[in-house]
Amino acid sequence: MNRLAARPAGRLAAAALAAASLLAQACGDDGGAADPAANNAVVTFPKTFLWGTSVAGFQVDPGCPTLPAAACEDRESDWAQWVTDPDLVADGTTYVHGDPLSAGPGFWELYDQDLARAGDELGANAFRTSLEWSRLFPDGAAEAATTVDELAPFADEDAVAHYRAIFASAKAHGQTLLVTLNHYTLPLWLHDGKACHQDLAGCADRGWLDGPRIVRTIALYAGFCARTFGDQVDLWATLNEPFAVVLSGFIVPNAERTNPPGVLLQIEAGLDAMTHMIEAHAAMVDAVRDNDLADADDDGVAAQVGLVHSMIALEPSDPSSEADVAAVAHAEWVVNRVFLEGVANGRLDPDLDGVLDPPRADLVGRLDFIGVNYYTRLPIMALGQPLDARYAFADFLPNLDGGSFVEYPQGLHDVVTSAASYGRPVYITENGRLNPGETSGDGFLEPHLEALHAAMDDGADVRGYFYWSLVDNYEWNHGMSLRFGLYAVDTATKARALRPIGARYAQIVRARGF
Ligand code: IFM
Repeated sequence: MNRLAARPAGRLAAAALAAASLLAQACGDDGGAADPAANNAVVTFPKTFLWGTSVAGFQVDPGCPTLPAAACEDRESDWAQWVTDPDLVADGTTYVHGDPLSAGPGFWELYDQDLARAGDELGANAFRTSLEWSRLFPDGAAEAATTVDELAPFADEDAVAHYRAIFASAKAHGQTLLVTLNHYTLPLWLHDGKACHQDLAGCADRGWLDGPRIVRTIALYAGFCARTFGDQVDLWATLNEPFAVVLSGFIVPNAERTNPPGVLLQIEAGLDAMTHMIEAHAAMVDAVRDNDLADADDDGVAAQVGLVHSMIALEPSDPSSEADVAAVAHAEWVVNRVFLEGVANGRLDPDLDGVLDPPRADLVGRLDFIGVNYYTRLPIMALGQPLDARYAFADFLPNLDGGSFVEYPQGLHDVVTSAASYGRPVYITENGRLNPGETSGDGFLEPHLEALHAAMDDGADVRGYFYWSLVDNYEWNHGMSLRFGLYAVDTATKARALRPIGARYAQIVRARGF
């Protein structure tokens, strides 16, 4: 081992010792009792419940301590361009922090240690991660393929082998996989976010705006992934938080979140993107069902395919304002429901007036579960008139004065109840605390899990909870300046340190309640 490699390893060993001591405090000398009754737990979850942690490829892969950047970082995505291009970093309307990708946690290299942390230290039995389309297919020549068979030779063999190793490690450390096929990032050959930021009408590679092109190519990519990793993965999510892509990409990019192309008030483009994402979801589900024929966990089901939706607890900015109260109903439709109507019931509301088109045969029946990401409540302000006269319900704005992460546990009950009304099983695919702190892990997990449990008592079929995130990760336009990890990451050495909230999560996971 070279000297550079030895330094992080030393820090890692020290961090492991610190983690062991925190875990010993959390779990007691026996390393953690698995029997809720023995722990006097009063809020308990089913034995089959998945207790997981969640990450996404773009956010955790880069930053390897010893691997060369070229082997570790994927530079071929629109997001890599968005956060590293000097013009975009300098452009005040992208709100890009400017951290280099090398500041990331380096999961691409450290995955086995991280998955040991998740499975063996925390006791998690599930892990959610994502595949990077641009890592598997960096070359735009892949677009010529018209079938999964034709696409396969274009795949990067090293990337395929590396993903298989990551998935095998998760399994070896006791974790079932839930894999997101598209967590925001698109290959540069399909989306030039810089050109589209500068000239949306004139850019050539328009990502979600090129409907037939992206629906066709993403379906083939999904089919390839299902065929290649289907013997390791049974739980698939097509897209992550599509509405965030629409809102922060085309309508209200802001300091809290931008997504490429980061253009303001392009509502028509945003709604086009939304329709194309619903079509893409359906085509991806078909492709996964056709190509994942291997039952990874011997439960008789080869593939379950869902969508991960960000849901927000909305409230009037001024509860005494009738206009704000009325605007919440519109916001509820636009932010939380309209996308689910598309993927769950195959019905679109292309002009955003609250009236759904009839179900489309090519969209219905393509949803096995709903993944809910929940973080915050959000005050809504009425505008008095639509932002664009053609779209009646676009007549509100979020009041972001309190930021995007206002903890509100009751909201988890409410959004889960809303998601469950679509008649599909629900997984909490993300829930977590911004900047969780190094001294106390109190006040977050128990109230959120209690609210989740209450939703289950009310009838919601909830199958699992994935904490966001396992380790601090590259938080999109914020780089490493916002932290979510159960484990803190030292950006220089890549050493991990268990946070108090991680120790508390381990205790709850091992007791299957509290
Ligand atoms: O980091 C993100 C994740 O990629 C999607 N859901 C919200 C998280 C926190 O902002």
